[in-house]
Amino acid sequence: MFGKIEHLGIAVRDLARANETYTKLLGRPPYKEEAVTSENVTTSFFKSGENKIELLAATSDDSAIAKFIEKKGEGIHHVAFAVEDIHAELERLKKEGFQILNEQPKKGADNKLIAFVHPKSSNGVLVELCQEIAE
Ligand code: CMX
Repeated sequence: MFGKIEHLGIAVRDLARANETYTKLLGRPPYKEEAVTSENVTTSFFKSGENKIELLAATSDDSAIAKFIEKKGEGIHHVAFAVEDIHAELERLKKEGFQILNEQPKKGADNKLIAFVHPKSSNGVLVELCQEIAE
């Protein structure tokens, strides 16, 4: 089952400068910075109440974030939903006709298993599924 919105992902050109901006905006610094080498990104995470914002910057030109910024500029890149059973949800979405971007979920930032639905399947929004990895 889909649960809460786990976080919003925002594509930025320069993570350090965006961290300064979002620290001023939200009134607190990021609680975590993490490189995700498999995705060629560096990330930082902010809390706003119970909600999370992830800033993502590309670490290489072939990163999804670099391509996104080149086409669309900086801005909201994805909406991530918490799921309890990512494999079951991917099967369900496939049967519903969504284009899934990962045959198998992979390890993403913030100790999560992640997988994506192509934005063309979901009205122009890149959807991420996130399952907490048990400690
Ligand atoms: N939101 C909305 N639309 C997007 C998009 C996004 N994030 N990224 C690309 N698009 C649009 C493009 O603008 C383009 O639209 P037009 O055809 O109208 O020009 C279309 O999708 C392109 O699709 P494509 O040719 O299939 O592929 P791209 O090479 O542009 O890659 C995508 C797009 C979504 C398949 C790729 O970015 C991907 O696999 N994303 C999942 C992984 C990812 O985003 N990783 C980074 C975050 C990791 C993390 O959260 O830790």
